[in-house]
Amino acid sequence: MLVVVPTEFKPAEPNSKDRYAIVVAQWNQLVTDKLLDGAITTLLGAGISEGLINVARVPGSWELPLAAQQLARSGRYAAVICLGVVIRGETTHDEHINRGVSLALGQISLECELPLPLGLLTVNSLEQALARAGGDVGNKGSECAEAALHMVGLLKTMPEA
Ligand code: RBF
Repeated sequence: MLVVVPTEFKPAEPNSKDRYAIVVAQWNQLVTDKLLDGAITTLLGAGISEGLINVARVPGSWELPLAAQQLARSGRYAAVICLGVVIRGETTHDEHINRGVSLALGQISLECELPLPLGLLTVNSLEQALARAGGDVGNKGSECAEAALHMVGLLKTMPEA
């Protein structure tokens, strides 16, 4: 049994005035639309009003970081949720896109001190992607929105630099 109870930072409740941005890739739109739907539904369910959610569509996942960076730097958003689906093909393009995009988004998140939940599905098939976009394996867009809400609330309760 613990003798000393440590202080735990508990995420603050979502502030209904915070704005959220979602950047979504149009490649594999059949799937990314479902991720987008999951993310929006979760934000609305947490009390974030429609007018405070902005969506930017980019051509493919490779374009996610640039759009996310501009939105993050604007200072208008509590979090920028990034959604894309990269399906493995016959070449190694998927590895380049996945690595480049995930590293860049991580960098932007730290530089801008903003949560940028990574909703990049890196899958072997359309079937695997659909399973993660409202199918058997949940909806990763919705999970990203939950991560955004959690991190925004948590950062508010922790000391700043
Ligand atoms: N974008 C995606 O979001 N998902 C993909 O699976 C995907 N596959 C691509 C495969 C190849 C060979 C190329 C050249 C691009 C692919 N893209 C994909 C598009 C990429 O993210 C970007 O939009 C384009 O390369 C234009 O910069």
